[in-house]
Amino acid sequence: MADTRRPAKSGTTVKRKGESADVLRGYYEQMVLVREFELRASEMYARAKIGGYCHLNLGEEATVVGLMAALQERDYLFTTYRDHGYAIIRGMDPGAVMAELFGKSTGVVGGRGGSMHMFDYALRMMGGYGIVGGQIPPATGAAFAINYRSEAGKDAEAVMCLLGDATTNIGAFHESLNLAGLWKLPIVYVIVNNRLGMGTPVERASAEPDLYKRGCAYRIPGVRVDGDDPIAVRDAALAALEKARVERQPAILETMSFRLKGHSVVDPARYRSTADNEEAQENDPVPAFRNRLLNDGVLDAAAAEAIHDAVEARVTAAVDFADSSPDPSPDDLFDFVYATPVANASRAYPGDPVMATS
Ligand SMILES: Cc1ncc(C[n+]2csc(CCOP(=O)(O)OP(=O)(O)O)c2C)c(N)n1
Ligand SMILES: [Mg+2]
Repeated sequence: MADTRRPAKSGTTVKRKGESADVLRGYYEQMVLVREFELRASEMYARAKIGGYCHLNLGEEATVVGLMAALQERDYLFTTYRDHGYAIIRGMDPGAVMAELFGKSTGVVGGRGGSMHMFDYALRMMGGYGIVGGQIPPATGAAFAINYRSEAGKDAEAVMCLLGDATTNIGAFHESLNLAGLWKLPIVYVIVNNRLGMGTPVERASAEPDLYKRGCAYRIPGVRVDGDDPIAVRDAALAALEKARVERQPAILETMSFRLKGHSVVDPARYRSTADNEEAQENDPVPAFRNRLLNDGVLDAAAAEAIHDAVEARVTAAVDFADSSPDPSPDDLFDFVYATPVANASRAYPGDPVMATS
């Protein structure tokens, strides 16, 4: 029988030995930051400040925060196009991420990438990939490079590669897992299971809907964890990363969460039933974690409100920064496109304003 449902919920309390109240409040603040940033991004898209594709992490906040808490600075992160939250919690300035969404020159990649291509090598945030599964081969290659250059051990580097549930059906996933299993690469493939690939439920797309089992052909073990619980996600990711570093054992980690809105900001998700939407809202990880902290006395209502207000001010500052930043110059249009510098074309096609530099 397919065990396609979520793992047991984590209960109403977070209290456990050794868990610091400051750390827990910090996780909550990060979750609120992702939530507020994404809501504002959606609003800015509706106001035509943002163009192109725009996929949000709404419903995925606990997964984002738990995964980023487990990742060390020395590790490499490869993500999908649903990357804003990961970029910010990995350490990118929210203003520079918002400016990237706005296509401004102050964006993390100078406004060249937009929503799907957040990248910062200094943070070992290796992108932001728009092609489904496009991140999996280069992430596997990065793990091969680590294996090739350095010894295994507790302080070794590792790779975390995120992918969506539907992406487990693309060829690159299987080709990459085969090599990772064969060559014992230090990589954790995190399947962020939001139960939908665009409008298609996992059960209608995958012959094995228990996605954590999909590495078995390559002897890659998998675990499934409640993606609405940042601590459960963090602990599962820590365990998988440790094995990757020390034993060069690749792993699958499947995080179960709900996509709270459409596939992208322009998708009204009319294919979802009322019951499905209600179930998603009932499992919203942000209020759930807040309530657990309130129950435990780690947070009180005033502190929760103060966190919310401070985050909102930060996001407003990010929007103001993006809005007041300059557009990129057409003179630099070809920078980074070719291996050798190429000046912008001196000739314009008739009526082409971008190419007309003189
Ligand atoms: C190779 C390729 N095929 C199709 C698409 C269009 N596409 C974008 S996202 C997506 C669904 C992916 O779903 P999933 O892996 O579950 O990730 P999620 O969007 O739910 O995070 C598809 C088919 C694409 N970008 N690239
Ligand atoms: Mg999905």
